[in-house]
Amino acid sequence: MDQSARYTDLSLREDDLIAGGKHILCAYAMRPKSGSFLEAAAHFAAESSTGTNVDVSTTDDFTRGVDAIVYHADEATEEVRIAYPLDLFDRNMIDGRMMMVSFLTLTIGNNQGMGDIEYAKMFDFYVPRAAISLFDGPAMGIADLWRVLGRPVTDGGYIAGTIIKPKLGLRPEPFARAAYEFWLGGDFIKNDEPQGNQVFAPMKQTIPLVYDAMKRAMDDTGEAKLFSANITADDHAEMIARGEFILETFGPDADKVAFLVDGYVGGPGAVTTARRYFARQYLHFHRAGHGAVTSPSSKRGYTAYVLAKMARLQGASGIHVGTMGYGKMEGARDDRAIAYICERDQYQGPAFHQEWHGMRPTTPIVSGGMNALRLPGFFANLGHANIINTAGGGAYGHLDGAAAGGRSLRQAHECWAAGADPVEWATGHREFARAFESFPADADALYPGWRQALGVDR
Ligand code: RUB
Ligand code: MG
Repeated sequence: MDQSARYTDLSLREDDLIAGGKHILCAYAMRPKSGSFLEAAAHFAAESSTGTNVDVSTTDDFTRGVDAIVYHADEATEEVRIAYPLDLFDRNMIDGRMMMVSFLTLTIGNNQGMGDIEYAKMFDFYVPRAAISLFDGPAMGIADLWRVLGRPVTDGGYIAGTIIKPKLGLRPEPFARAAYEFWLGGDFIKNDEPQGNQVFAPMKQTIPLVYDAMKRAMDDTGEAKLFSANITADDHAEMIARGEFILETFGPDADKVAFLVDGYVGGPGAVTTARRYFARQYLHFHRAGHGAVTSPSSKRGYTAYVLAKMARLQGASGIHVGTMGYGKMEGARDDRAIAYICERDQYQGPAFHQEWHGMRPTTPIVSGGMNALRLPGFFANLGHANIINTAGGGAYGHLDGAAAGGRSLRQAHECWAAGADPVEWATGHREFARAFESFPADADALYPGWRQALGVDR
């Protein structure tokens, strides 16, 4: 059935929809399987809002007033833009706020499995001011971490971090030892995302040892240290039990604890549990699994840019933004946009200009195959270093151990900040220099001639 008369209106102007402030706008890359482009787009909008594949007798005039409307459809570029009236979206009973599950259910829900749609992938969305004020947004941010670290609360700079490696298989004592060693040279440690309460490393044994390691490292270095603890679980009650146990254990140093939530596999419910129940903790959104939908090779789902934008609305203090082609995970230089939409007050995305109206920023967390050698190029591409970077292999793979690995990361940042040539910088910075020998394949690729300059003949 052709529903384009009801669900499309190409005379609607985007500027007017934005000025009106009563719609969420979504942009998709879409291809129909059958039927005309406009017909398919109309069916897509119907299925994403008030309709189905046939007319139903229960529809009334009010219903038609909350239809999602296709206002832009360009078959040549496969682009469809849809305006969703705000009233379509479910609101909490408890406080009238908006919820991410409802946004997803409508805009990227049933429409992902429609028989007449070959594919549709959301690549941007626009949120009006009214909806910005109805999402939780972040309660804590990188400024809170800078404060704990004793740094300026604006432009407090690079936070050198790691991920405890190996990913799994460390018992409590070796785990805490690994943490202690890195903290001697760096600032921030996160659980790797599969680490939780395994039988060989129960949280009740591991967490007190990690706190003990943190205290010793703080005594030894005279610096504050940070730990991001994974509290992800299926059960809301389990997440709260983990969080409470961790906060109780860290006691007076609970301000040095972030909570890591695997926000793609755990979903918005898990993120919001942490955001609302532990509103005083930095909320670290890890996104394991996101590549299944966000990868450029996937024609469905949504992009990593959309994921990051959703994370800020949900209240993530920080989210992984990839490594922009400098690390081991999929990515490209212009993935900078993923960081910018999170951290800036306003940003022109691939389809929409978004104003955040004072919603707190979400820190870009840069992780996945990073090490000291890859950082100078990364910072140059991003244009700043106000990020958290976690380098697992890049710290624990350093030939002189994790403390040296941590120092090598800090030295890499200093090298970029000084505008220095990395190979020259290495001649005066031992841990950075040893990163060249630790990661020789990277060194060869990034800095040909380094062996001669550093007197390394292996
Ligand atoms: C990286 C790691 C992370 C990645 C995931 O380990 O464990 O889970 O950050 O990727 P290593 P992304 O530093 O040893 O490579 O951050 O892109 O979501
Ligand atoms: Mg990991």
